Amino acid sequence: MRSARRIVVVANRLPVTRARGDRDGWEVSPGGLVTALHPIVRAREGAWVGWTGSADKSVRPFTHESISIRPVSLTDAEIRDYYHGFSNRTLWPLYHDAIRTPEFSARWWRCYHEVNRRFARAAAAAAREGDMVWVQDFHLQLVPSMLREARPDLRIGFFLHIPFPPEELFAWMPWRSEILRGLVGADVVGFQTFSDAQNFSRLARRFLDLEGTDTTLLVGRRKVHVGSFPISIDFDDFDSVARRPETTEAAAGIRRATGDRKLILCVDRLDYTKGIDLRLRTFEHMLDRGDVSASDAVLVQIAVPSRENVPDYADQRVEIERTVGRINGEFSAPGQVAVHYFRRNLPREQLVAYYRAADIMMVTPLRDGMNLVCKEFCASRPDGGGVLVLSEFAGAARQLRRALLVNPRDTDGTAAALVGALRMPRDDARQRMAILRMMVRRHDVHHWAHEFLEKLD
Ligand code: ADQ
Repeated sequence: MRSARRIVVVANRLPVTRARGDRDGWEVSPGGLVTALHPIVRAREGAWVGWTGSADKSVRPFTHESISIRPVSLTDAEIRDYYHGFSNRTLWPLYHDAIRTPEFSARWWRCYHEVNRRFARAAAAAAREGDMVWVQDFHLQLVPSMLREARPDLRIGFFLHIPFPPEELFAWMPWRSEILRGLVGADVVGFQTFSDAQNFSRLARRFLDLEGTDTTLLVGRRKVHVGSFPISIDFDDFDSVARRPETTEAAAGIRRATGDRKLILCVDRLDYTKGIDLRLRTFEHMLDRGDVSASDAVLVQIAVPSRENVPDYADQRVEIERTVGRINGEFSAPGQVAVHYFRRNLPREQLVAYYRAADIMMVTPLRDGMNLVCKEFCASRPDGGGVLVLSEFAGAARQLRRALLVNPRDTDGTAAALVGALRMPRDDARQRMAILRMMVRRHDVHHWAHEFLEKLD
């Protein structure tokens, strides 16, 4: 990067959480975004504006590992309306192909607006003259314009981690122009894929009457750059954990414990966009038809609990658990359970051991901005083994062309791909994995942050 402007990150959540067992201590939270941005913000002694994750109002600004931490507080009503309401029940389903019906509530919208205003004020207070401010994700789409109004001296970037919907869906939004106007307040508006970026530019031109192209919009005399910046993972980190002897041993332990059968692995946040229930039903169909049997294959589903107070998530969980029960009731044999289901968060070392142990990784979301699990899997296979079956509807499918790409709603097609993966000759599988790993290594999360910030600078 040419200059070393100071960076202020504005995100729904802070990069630190309360350290366990220590009321006054804070520790860096796990997760991709924090891993990517924390070192950059720290190196430039920047700031991070975000919510603490609770309704506790007593948290004052503090410095943690050279980063100025600027907490934004939310009341219980705001957590309900801005976060669980507008963010998770309006924007999330609408931006994911309306897989569940989005709910439009004027009260939630007013609250979203107010909370965005509070984040913008906190960002304006945290930024010094000429800083770069990088606003993250769908929770804060109004912040770029609000911040520009207060601080025209700043360079403002925005990155959306989830898909940006096409016109037919986005047009449902009663406050569509307000949201677009919020976003074009940024100098750079970044998306996961080119088609997300294209959807956005077209909508901004249509509903805001702007001039421009797919990659540049003119807002008065100001140019807004619109582009795709596919997010990624810390490749070296996963690769090195995967190479540890303890990991290899743990992976062998997992294989023994699952009966040395072909291991099909699935790892997701428990979210209806991830296609978990449909994937289980595809496996059930395969067992039923005799494509596979529990004596030679096992499916391991690891799902981390998520947004449990949103009704659609609770329903999804019930549906998944019912399906797992039905499959096991029908197809398991003593010592040969057909589906192992773990609803929990695993420490990263254990997750990597599962990635190492798998013969096949199935990542089949119905819609996903990028999907990091498939990239983590590739990075965790320094042995060159493993086959990736990946949904066409994950942003990652645009990059990981050597995976077996499937349409998860096409049961027969997905089943055929899975059979193909189970029978794939070793050399073919290794060749594919080598290319996938090269792709993820070259385009890691540091590359992502660097590309975006260079554009913004
Ligand atoms: P998410 O929807 O959360 O992210 P994803 O990209 O798959 O989806 O990331 C999930 C993360 O959770 C991965 O890092 C994975 O390792 C971890 N995880 C999942 N299950 C786990 C478990 N049981 N135990 C421990 N860890 C687990 C949103 C968008 C994505 C986009 C990212 C980043 O929806 O499309 O890729 O942001 O921009």
